[in-house]
Amino acid sequence: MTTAANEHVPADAREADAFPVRGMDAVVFAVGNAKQAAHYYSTAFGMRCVAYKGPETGSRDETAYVLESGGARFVLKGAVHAGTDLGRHVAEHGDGAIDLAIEVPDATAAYEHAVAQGATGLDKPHVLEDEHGRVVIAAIATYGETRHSLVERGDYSGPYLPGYVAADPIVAPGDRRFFQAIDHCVGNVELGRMDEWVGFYKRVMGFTNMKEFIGDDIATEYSALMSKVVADGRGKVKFPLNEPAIAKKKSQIDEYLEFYGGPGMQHIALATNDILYSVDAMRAAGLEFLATPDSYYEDEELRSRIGEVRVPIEELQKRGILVDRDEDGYLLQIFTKPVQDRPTVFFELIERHGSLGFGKGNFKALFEAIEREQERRGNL
Ligand code: TYF
Ligand code: FE
Repeated sequence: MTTAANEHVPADAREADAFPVRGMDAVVFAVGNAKQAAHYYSTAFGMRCVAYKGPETGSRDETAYVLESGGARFVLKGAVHAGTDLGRHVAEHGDGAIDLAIEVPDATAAYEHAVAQGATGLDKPHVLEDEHGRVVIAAIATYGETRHSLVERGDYSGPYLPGYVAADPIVAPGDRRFFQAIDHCVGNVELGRMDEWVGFYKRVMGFTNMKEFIGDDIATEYSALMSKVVADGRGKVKFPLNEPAIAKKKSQIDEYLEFYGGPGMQHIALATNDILYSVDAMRAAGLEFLATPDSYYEDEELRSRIGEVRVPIEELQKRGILVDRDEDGYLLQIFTKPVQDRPTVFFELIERHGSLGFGKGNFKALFEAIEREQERRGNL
């Protein structure tokens, strides 16, 4: 377990944790049309299709496209015929994440620890095998209908998992990635249940609270949500958790819960080392980002708070990129509008320079921007 005492132990020694994790394995989405979604993530997110399964490969019920960008992997699943649980999920929730899969060194030990700590087991550890080797996989339930698959890859060398075949890129790959990795995945849970889920990740996975949070003081003033962040001991997997707050305005979290039909994954932050390039490339491909008013950049308080950053503020302003600084460094971030018909899942781009935070100093400007969109949708 990651305890206070553990903070004095070198990171490598923490493999002795009860629930060691290697990092995010994949985010798996259930979508209405995986073939078209794979095209969208290839063009608008610059991702590369590397694997596939479908009726041609023996998967009679669903197709799945595996896309990668650096260390980030998305799996897009669609139903091939009526009457599947995948199809029901899409009908109920719209496109959304069904699995935040975590790579672990030992899936059996992880599963057994999780279940002993009260997690709901969804799939007992089982072996998947093909000519590329062997993977052990298990799954536990988290908020809503979301799961965490626990994936033990060992030295498996296939393009994704047994059952998948290597696939060609859908569009000619560009010469530069738009992003390199998954930074964090955020969950929205029901009113009053955030602390339960924080407790779940602490108990079941040995995660600890990161210092950044949105408490009820900030919530009632302008955010209409409360938020806490849990992470594994090495900060490879970071899961902020939001719940709605009763505030002056209808919470963006309530809007999500209403349209998603319950708790679920709200946003994925994608780590980039050149956010100007990422935003330009994604915007050129048709992605829509939240606007930031000029007043944000003209604020003297902001300019003195953030100090020197890698790029001129004017370049950030042109694109609506937000900036925040804390004692460890600074970060640049920007948020997309929702990426499907429902006002549910969206993405964040984040470029970190030392800061381990989530943009606390931007919460006011960000939540005002989200509320402007909520208002345009008639949901405020
Ligand atoms: O992940 C975070 O905490 C930041 C800020 O509904 C944030 O990206 C928090 C809640 C939210 C949208 C963004
Ligand atoms: Fe975020």
